[in-house]
Amino acid sequence: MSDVTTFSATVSATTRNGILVVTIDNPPVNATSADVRLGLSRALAHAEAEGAISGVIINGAGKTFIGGADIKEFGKPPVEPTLPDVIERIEALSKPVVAALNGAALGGGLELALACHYRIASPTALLGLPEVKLGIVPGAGGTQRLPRLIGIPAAIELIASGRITKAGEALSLGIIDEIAGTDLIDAAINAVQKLAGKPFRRTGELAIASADPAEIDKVSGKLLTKARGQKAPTEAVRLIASSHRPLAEGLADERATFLTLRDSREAAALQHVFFAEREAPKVAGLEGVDPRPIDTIGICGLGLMGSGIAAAALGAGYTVIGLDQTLEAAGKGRERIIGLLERNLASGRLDQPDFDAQTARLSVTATDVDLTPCDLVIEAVFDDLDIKIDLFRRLDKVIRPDAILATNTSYLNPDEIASASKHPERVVGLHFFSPAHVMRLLEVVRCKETAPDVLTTGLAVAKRLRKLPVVTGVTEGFIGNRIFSAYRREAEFLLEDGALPHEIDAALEDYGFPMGLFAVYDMAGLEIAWARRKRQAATREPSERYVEIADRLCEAGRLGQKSGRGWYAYADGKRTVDPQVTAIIEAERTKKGVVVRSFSQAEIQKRLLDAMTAEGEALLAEGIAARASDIDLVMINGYGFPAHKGGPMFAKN
Ligand code: T1G
Repeated sequence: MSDVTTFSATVSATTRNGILVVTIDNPPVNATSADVRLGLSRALAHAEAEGAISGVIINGAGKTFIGGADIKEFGKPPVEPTLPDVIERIEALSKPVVAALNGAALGGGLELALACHYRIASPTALLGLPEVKLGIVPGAGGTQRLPRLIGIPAAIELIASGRITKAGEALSLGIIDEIAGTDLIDAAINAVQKLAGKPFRRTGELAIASADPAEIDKVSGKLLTKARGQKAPTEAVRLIASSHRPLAEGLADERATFLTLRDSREAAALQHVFFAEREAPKVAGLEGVDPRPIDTIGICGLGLMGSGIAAAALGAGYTVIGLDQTLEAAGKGRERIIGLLERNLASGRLDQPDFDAQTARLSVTATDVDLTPCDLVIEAVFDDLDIKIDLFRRLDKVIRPDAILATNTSYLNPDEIASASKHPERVVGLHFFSPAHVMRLLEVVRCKETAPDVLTTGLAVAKRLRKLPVVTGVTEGFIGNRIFSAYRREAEFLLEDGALPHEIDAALEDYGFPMGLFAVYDMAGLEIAWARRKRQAATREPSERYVEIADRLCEAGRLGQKSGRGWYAYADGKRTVDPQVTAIIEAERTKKGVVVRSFSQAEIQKRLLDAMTAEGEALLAEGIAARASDIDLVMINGYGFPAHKGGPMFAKN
């Protein structure tokens, strides 16, 4: 066994066939922190000086090649050598350097690989320059070297979207040169041996293929529209589109742009979200509480929500038993679920063998006792308390005592539903957002009696479903809908005070929401909120301000887009301002004797943001939400709050 040379605490190497095999071991993701950069620098100097060394291989320990620059070092004074220094030394080395991508090569990790003279990846490697998702641009050559390998349009698409690509696509694009068929390091050794002693390609020296400006505009136009005013994607496009400049000039512009953006509010917001997502599943006091093993999931109610949950569960490898009221309804549910899987197949997200395996793991029934094998049963039946209580009573009779019951209720009290079970400690809320097979957010509701390992099981299932779990306590609407109700109420106050629906929607879109509140309201339909308001009317606090405009619209049959009219008119499906709505609003103002005034977009944004954060503070004070950043995640992932603003609680600071 060849001896190991240690270059730093996180970088060591062995020598095989005269080749220096350098391994970065910096858990958890081999980020290029200062010690990694120092170790790599020393390893390169050693390889250059040592005559017996014919070439270098760089790879990562564990499942990640390099997960990027160390985000935790941002904002700290730079420590030499910087990542661009190390990357420059790699590219300039007189001996071949091969990147052996054993796993995710992201951000600075891919930038380092791009400066190597050959890139070979394991079939499961992931590659990407996701910096724009952190509010920055690649800062170590990505915008200059990637277009030299794959052309300007493809580089713009990858970098301005920040998407992650797989080894297969990376090979066809030209990002990597080979996918290892057998042992990655053996293949990398072969690659070095083929390059040693011969001239080899330095990415930085490659000419840029000329690109049709129309194609550049087409690729960047779509991405920049989606970016909704974020700076990083725009700057990334500018840097890539001008990468035909001499390399040194482009690198200098890129680095200066990166440093400016790194200290921006937008970057702070997106980095806040990055770390918030990793903090959310951690629940104080539950460290070391193991989740129960879950393999078979029962889903009661195979309508829109239930079938979405079933598709997500099948995609995560679970066996699914669907239950509905009749065999006919169960059959229809099965068709709905298969239809969702077929969409994944058609889009290429799923290949045929996986599609077959997933459908083979699905069964449906109208008989409760068929749920007996389930480790977890999720109810997604009509949001009516009596129906849910009756179902939980029935399920109690057929599932094992250690099986978990989950309710998907949006507005009912899960404690009341849990009380229907003889074992309320096994009940947890799993509040999915529609469409359940698409939306990442999952509110995990900690009921009064929920056992600790039932809660950790809910979090583990959420992770396996590739959802973003946020733990919430029991309150009407949990975190998201309670804040949504608060700022919808404030928006209706604004209507009564003088603003119009389209002005409020424009202010929200200007702030970065993909769609305004009233447009969303029309899409979802007004009747559910109307029914809830009528239920609450008898107990409403008379002194509490109540705006009746939405009631007037519903009474006039204006129930939203589906009914052709709501807050807007939808003649031939196009949303337009409707003078009838303005007249209804003006009549309500007159009835209330309101002194009408106009509102600027900034005033509208402030009033709505203040309403969100006031409700967020209340949720924290009541212990419903564990942290302000959890509230930010819910509003970003469930209600369209722009991530580059960090969420309402972050934006307020
Ligand atoms: N820096 C510091 N910490 C990081 C990190 C990073 N780049 N990436 C992850 N972590 C932490 C994370 O906070 C968590 O910490 C733990 O590692 C596990 O993360 C110059 C400047 C690599 C695909 O944007 O996408 O390079 O909670 O739960 O699911 O141009 O982490 O355990 O305390 O996500 O296995 C660009 C970010 C950086 C990729 C692994 N790179 N990371 O996923 O683990 S900027 C990225 C990821 C840059 C250059 C610029 C994922 C992963 P804790 P995890 P995972």
